[in-house]
Amino acid sequence: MADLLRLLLQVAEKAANVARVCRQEAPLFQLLVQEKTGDDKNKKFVQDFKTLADVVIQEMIQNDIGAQFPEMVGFIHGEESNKFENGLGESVTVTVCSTEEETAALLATVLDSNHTAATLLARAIHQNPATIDASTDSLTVSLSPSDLGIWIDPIDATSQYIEGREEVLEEGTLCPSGLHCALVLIGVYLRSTGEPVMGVINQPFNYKDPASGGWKGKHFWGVSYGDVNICSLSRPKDASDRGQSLSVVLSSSEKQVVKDTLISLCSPNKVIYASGAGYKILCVIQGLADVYVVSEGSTFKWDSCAPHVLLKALGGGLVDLNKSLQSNSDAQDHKTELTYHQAIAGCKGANCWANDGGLVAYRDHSQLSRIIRALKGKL
Ligand code: 2IP
Ligand code: CA
Ligand code: CA
Repeated sequence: MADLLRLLLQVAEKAANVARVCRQEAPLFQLLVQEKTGDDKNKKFVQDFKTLADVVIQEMIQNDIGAQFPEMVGFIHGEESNKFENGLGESVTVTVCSTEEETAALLATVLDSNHTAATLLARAIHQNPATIDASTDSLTVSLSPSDLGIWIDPIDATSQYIEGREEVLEEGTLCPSGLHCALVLIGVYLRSTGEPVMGVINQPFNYKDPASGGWKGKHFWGVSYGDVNICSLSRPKDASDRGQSLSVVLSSSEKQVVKDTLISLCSPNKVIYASGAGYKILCVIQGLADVYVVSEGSTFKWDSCAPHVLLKALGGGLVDLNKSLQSNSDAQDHKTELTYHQAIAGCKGANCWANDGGLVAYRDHSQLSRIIRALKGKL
């Protein structure tokens, strides 16, 4: 398992590099931010490029994991499909080739023969970042790669990534929107039970170096299986220990009844709105909020799998909101924790993998119970 964790940290860092390159290299950045206007209206490739960054990153991650762990091929899933139609109506399957030149040639077909952009992107894909030292060598967990599946969200909070607002993060405060909300998420689950067991989160835009103007990232990881519970962050102090009331983070598009209920439970200044499903769970992991509530099926397995593991490792978790509201027991049983191996019957495409009952991410069981009690009968 130490091998797999090291690889995931490495490939998430490579993904973060690709995400940064797309914003830092002018020919790629222009594609990312350019809007369709006038004569460009018929050319879809500008719009395509926004998705291309996600598709390329996911392919690269799948490729690298499959190369080192062939037993996992077929069980490495993600948000994106690699079938792509460019502005000329041609259908292209985006794959990472064995050489940089071949990858560049393939990408050029998607990018309407923009060779400069294709070359820059291919270079980032084929460049290996320095190994990330996570002191993982002593990690012994009795799991084999053939027991495991993977969920990838190559870029979570794409809208924030494309908008690209640069915020200066203050230690210990939740910053609701901006580039720092964009995350690379790689989660590992058990094929047999769907239990999430290993998670890597990379925040490509954590800190902007004033000297070079370049962005630096930050990574977080966790392993939680059996008796092993390890997280790269230590458990933050709970609000009650700090003498503070419960704080909640929500999507600004959350239902009004949920907003109102939680405002009356926590007080208005303790209900904060932020972008990115992954970022909001990361806020709970870091102790910047105590819980994150979603009342609808607007998040997916690839959004929650990786950060779920870090919460579990810290003694918390991530439950299905509807199931928790229906459950009669106040003591949280494990039946309400989200699992990652089963598609929703009768759904199509991405909808099969929605967290359709909504969710609550928490560090502390008693805080989860307070939230569930408050929302009972309201939804
Ligand atoms: C999105 C993204 C959005 C989130 C939505 C996710 O993933 O994280 O920010 O909505 O639930 O599915 P909100 O910010 O309102 O919580 P992606 O960016 O990968 O599509
Ligand atoms: Ca997402
Ligand atoms: Ca995404």
